[in-house]
Amino acid sequence: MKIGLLAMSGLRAHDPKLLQLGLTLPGVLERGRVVATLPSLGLLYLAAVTPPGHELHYFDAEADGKEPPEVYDCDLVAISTFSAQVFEAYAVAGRLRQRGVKVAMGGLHVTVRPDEAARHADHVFIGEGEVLWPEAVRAIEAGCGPRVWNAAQYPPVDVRGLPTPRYDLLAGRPYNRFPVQTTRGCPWRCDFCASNVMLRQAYRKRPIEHVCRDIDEVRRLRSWPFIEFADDNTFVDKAWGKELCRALIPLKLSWFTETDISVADDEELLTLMRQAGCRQVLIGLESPGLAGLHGIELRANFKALRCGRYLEAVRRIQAHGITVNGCFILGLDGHTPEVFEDVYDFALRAPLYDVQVTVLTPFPGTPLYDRLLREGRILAPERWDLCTLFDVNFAPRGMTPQELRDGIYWLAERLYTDECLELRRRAFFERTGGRALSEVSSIG
Ligand code: B12
Repeated sequence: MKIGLLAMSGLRAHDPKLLQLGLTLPGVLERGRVVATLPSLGLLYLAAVTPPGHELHYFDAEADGKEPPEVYDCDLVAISTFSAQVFEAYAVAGRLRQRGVKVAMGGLHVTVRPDEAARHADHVFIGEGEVLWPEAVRAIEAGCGPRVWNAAQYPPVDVRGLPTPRYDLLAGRPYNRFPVQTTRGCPWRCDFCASNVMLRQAYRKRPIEHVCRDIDEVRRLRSWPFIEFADDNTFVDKAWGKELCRALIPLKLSWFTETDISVADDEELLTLMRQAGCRQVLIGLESPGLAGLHGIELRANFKALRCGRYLEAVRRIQAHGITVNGCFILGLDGHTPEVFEDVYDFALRAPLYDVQVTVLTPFPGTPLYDRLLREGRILAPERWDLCTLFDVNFAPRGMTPQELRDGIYWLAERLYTDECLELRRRAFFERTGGRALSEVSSIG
């Protein structure tokens, strides 16, 4: 078969004022440009486990949700879904099926709303795809197989046996960053986190030599790639993290990752991370103070327990020449309109090299979504297109939806101006004597 892998790429947001700000403010623009150009690692993994004998093509549907015409030449198209673009993905699926192309859908959204997806696709996949896809391709080729495939009915994915993603399918495309995974999962259970829905298994670390093998493969495309570790929380295991960094040092890379604030506890780890080419860590701080943090991490109240040391932790990480992209979620239950100024103060006091402000987003499948729905606080249930992290679709407890919107505008207008960027970044360079770093931001 000719199999197409279709990523719905680019960023999404609807709020007109934020979009307008995004078009004019340099910080927002810069961040959007950098992150919008990441290929879908999930699809590259599917390609790697596709049984031999099929022709594979990787496609991007850009921010306008339009599929490239070449997808219509395929026999089967695999679409990866996030909630924000799932209606676009359903529309693409409808057009493909009308032209006789079979459609398979998987990914985070479909995993939590399989029945909804089954109305739009020939085959729907729940959970991690690597265990399902080889058998599914054979079944689809033979014209049979169930409509809904569920990874829970298969042995769990053993990350020690993951193949190298098919980066070669990206040859000739203008990507400037490449995703590589070192770990899957996160030990924490934040009630808002949409990644958790995929995690029915423990936190899993890949063999370090496999990570290096994958990077070597990326290097066949770009000699000096910028690597984005597409992990949920890379440095949970500090001893393993140090081993990883030691293996990366000779590769002379630049990379970015997402991890939790506990990296700041280990000076040796931070030194090794910098030596290994870490340019930025993205950390979910979520709130500048205790208000809002209490109870959001359901397992150990991790974030509330850590927040008293946030400022010091950010400074310690940045003192190692690693920039911090501090992420704040606005509209948490403990937040009142004062939170906007508190975030602004924190960002300048730290000062944070990068700062990401998003609104609390009830993603389907999360404990947050279920709780807000029960409490009648979701403004437009099932408007998945509003799951962008920028559009307000719930009634906050300590302010009105409009106050939340206005607060985000207020913050965006201050945090992302040339002057504020310059102020925050100059402080970083002065403290570290660091050289200019480029391409260090990310959303996601
Ligand atoms: C990299 C990334 C991106 C990249 C995506 C690149 C691309 N072209 O697809 C970029 C920067 C573009 C991006 C954008 C956005 N992102 Co983002 N992003 C991530 C991130 C950090 C890693 C994803 C990843 O690579 N995972 C690793 C791979 C291996 O896993 P996977 O993709 O889930 O794939 C596996 C399974 O899902 C399954 N599978 C997936 N697709 C399919 C298809 C088939 C047919 C089958 C069988 C199986 C299958 O098999 C795969 C292998 O096991 C995650 C956080 C996270 N840790 O997941 C957030 C995350 C996915 N992003 C998120 C969001 C909200 C966004 C944005 C809406 C932000 C915005 N306002 O624009 C946009 C929307 C993008 C879009 N176009 O819809 C949310 C999504 C939640 C949700 N339910 O939708 C996440 C979970 C972050 C979060 N915690 O809030 N993002």
